[in-house]
Amino acid sequence: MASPFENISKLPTYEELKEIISNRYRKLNQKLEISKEMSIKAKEIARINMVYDVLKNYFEKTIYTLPHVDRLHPFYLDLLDLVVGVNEYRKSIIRLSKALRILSNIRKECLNIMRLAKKSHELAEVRRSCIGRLLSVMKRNRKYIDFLASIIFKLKTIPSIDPETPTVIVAGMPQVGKSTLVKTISTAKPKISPYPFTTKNLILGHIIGPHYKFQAIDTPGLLDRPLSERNPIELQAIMALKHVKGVIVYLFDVSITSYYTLEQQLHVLSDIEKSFNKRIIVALNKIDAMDKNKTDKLVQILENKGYVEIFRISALKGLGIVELKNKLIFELKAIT
Ligand SMILES: Nc1nc2c(ncn2[C@@H]2O[C@H](COP(=O)(O)OP(=O)(O)OP(=O)(O)O)[C@@H](O)[C@H]2O)c(=O)[nH]1
Ligand SMILES: [Mg+2]
Repeated sequence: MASPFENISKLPTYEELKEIISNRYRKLNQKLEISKEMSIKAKEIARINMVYDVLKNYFEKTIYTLPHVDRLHPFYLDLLDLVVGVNEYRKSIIRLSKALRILSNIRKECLNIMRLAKKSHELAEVRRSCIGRLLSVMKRNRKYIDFLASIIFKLKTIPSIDPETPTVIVAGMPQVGKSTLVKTISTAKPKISPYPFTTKNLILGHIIGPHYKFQAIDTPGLLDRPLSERNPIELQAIMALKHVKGVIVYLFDVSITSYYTLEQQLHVLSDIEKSFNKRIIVALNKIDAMDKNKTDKLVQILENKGYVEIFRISALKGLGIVELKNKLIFELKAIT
């Protein structure tokens, strides 16, 4: 499934809209000046319609392509709120819909008045005042237009995760091998996209079998540090993952060169256990360069914590991946 924001339409800013209208007005005038068949009245109507159509088309496309807040999945609602603020988003769309109705009424009214006008200076006067009224609706809504124009790019970068497809969420401290694991267990080439409030990219892969289709994502800069060190915005970005159906794989780096100590890695695991109501599967990565003492000690601690099945893998060399993947498929099938 694509992100609900993937196909949203671009809206120009207030200043850009003004520019678009004035350019089109100039071009239209050039055409009308040489046109012999059209009456003066028809030409004035064409001018009003041009301004109306530009605004109507942009406003309509925006209103119809931006997803309705009530229809968003909680995962995307959380991200929307984080990235742009739900209230401002909702309010701006409502304002634009109202503006659209007002524009349509003004146009209708103007065309009626136009019908009664006869002399060319009367026709020009009606056109001037009508276009003035249309433009002033746009001006009154400047704040909302500019807000929506500014968020569209941000919304388009929200990653496409289907929160209802069972997902393997790979967690672990920086450099433990999360991205490598996602690539290893994914079928097709994974998709890389930014995730709000992290500097790193999120890797989304698929695990596709004869009768199932699952997702695998890593959690760049999200589930890799103690949650107590997070600011509220980061926390909200992390907690949005709660709404994604699935299991968590917590990766340990047990290599001799690991950046983080066992204690640090265990601390983050405890945080995740407390904050997520999801099944956690632990895997010890980089066994191709394993520190045996460290590994034995960790296995002991994890067993004491109640983890009966502990996977030993090398995401890089492909060791133990089949066993881990089978376990994941088993668990994900259970939640479909
Ligand atoms: N020896 C060894 N190296 C590995 C293994 N898995 C990953 N690496 C290496 O560890 C480094 C980090 O791997 P990544 O997959 O980028 O780790 P990450 O957890 O996604 O890192 P961040 O995105 O920075 O949090 C890379 O140089 C990998 O090649 C493994 O099984 N064995
Ligand atoms: Mg990574």
